[in-house]
Amino acid sequence: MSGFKEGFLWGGAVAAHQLEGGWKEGGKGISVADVMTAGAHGVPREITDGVLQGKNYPNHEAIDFYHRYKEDIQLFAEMGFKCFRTSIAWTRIFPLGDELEPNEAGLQFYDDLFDECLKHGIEPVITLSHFEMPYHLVTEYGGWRNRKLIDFFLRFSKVVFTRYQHKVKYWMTFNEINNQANYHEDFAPFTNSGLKYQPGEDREPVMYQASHYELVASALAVRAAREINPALQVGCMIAMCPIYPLTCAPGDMMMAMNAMHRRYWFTDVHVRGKYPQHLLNYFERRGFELDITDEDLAALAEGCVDYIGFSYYMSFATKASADNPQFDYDESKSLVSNPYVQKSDWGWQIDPVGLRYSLNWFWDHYQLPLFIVENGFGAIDVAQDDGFVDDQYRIDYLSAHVAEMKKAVVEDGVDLMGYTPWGCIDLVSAGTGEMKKRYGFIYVDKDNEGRGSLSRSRKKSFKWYKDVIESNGEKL
Ligand code: P53
Repeated sequence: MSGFKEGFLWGGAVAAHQLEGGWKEGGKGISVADVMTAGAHGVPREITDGVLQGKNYPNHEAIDFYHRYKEDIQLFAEMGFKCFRTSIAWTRIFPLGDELEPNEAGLQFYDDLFDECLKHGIEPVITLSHFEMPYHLVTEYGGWRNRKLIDFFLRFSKVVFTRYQHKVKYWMTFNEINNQANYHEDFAPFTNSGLKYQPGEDREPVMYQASHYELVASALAVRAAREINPALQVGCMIAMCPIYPLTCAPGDMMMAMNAMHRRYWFTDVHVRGKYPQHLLNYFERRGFELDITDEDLAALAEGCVDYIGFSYYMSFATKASADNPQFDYDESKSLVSNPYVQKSDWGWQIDPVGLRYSLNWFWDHYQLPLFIVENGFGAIDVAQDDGFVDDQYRIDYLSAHVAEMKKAVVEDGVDLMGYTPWGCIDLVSAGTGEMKKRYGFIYVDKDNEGRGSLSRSRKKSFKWYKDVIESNGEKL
C-alpha cells in the first residue's frame, strides 16, 4: 500500500500560452504572453508595446499543440495519465477581453481538446487565468488595477463553467496569484495582473489593489460555479516556495515568519474568505488606502475555495538585518542563499524535503484537500539522433519529491488529491521564454531560436513516470 488514495490524480501540467501556439488562429486575440520576447537565465524577457517586427516571441508558435494535441494526448495516455492540467486561453474565448459575446471557434477548440482527453480516460483540470490575459485589457484598462476587470473575468468564467461543466470538474482561478508579491521586477506584475508601472510609481499598493480585485473575481467565480453546477470544484493556485530562516537566531525566525505572511496571505483570503489581521495592520502602518468595499468583503466570505492547488519547485531562505527592524519582506532584497541545498542551472534550490514541509504547512493552516499541480526540474537535455534523452537527473529530482510527498501522506496524514508534474511535454519557459529549459517526459525538437522539426520523442523519464503511475507511487 503506497498510501495514495483511490482515484489519486496522477497526470501532468501545462499552460495554454506555453504550448499551444496558433496565436492568431480561430479568432484568438493577443495575450500578455504574446508581447514577451525570449530571455535567458539572468536576462529578463522584454515586454514590448504590442507585437513588434523583428522580435522573437516564442509563445506565438510554442510547440504547436494547437494542431498536434491528438498526438500529444495519445502519449500522455500511454504514460497512464489520469488527468491533464492545462489552461483555457482567455483570448480564444474573449479575444479582447471586454466583448459581451464569446468567440465560438475558441470554445469549440476546447470542446475538441477535452473530448480527446476524455476519450483516453484523462480528466481535464483547468486553470482560468495562467499568465495569458488579453493584452487589450492592459492597454485599455491598465490591467487588474482597474475594478472593471472583475466583470470581464466573471463573464469569461461563467461562459466556460457553463459550456464545459460536464467535461471538467476541477478548476483553478488564478495561476500562482502570489508571484506578484515580488513587485519590484516586471515579470510577475505583468504576467499575473497585466500591470505596467510608471517610472517612480509606488508599486506596492498597486500590487495589493490588483490582487484584491483578483481575489474578489476569484470568489465571485467560485460562487458562480456552484450556482451553475454544484458538482464543480474550484481551487486556488499558489506558488509555494517555503521561506526558511537562515539560522535559528530569533530575528531570523521572525523574518521568515513575516516573509511567509507577505507571500502567502493570498491563501488566507482564498480559503478563509477574509484578510489576515497582520496585513490590515500593515496597510495601516504603510498608509495604503485601498479600494476594498463592504460588498467585496461579503463576496470574499461567500466564495471560499474547495481545495488548494499549488506549485512546488524550490524553497527560499531569508535572514534579519539591522536596517529592517520590522522584518518587512522585499523579495528582491530579502532572500539569501541556502548553503544546505544544491541549485539547478537556473539557480533554483533543489529541496525535496521542502515539499513535505509545504504539504504539512498548508494542511496545518487550512485543512483543505491539497493538489500539487506543478513540480519539476528545468534542465538542459541533449537528445540522441533518435530523439531519446537520458534524463536521469530529472528522474532523480522527481523521485525524491514523490518520496517526500508520500511521507506527507502516509506518515503525516495530509489529504492529497493528485500530482501533475510541470511541463510533461517540453514547452516554452514562462520565466525566460527559452525552449532549452526543459521539464518534459516528452522531448520536442525545437531550440531557443525557433529551429527544429517539432517532432516528439520519449525521454528516459517517460518510462519511469509510466511505472510510477502504474504502481500508484510504489515504484520510484
Ligand atoms: P519556468 C517562478 C517561480 C516558481 C514558479 O517556470 C514559476 C515562476 C515563474 O517563472 O512559474 C510556474 O518556466 C508557472 C509556469 C512555469 C513554471 O512554474 O520559468 O506556473 O507557467 O512555466 C516553471 O521555468
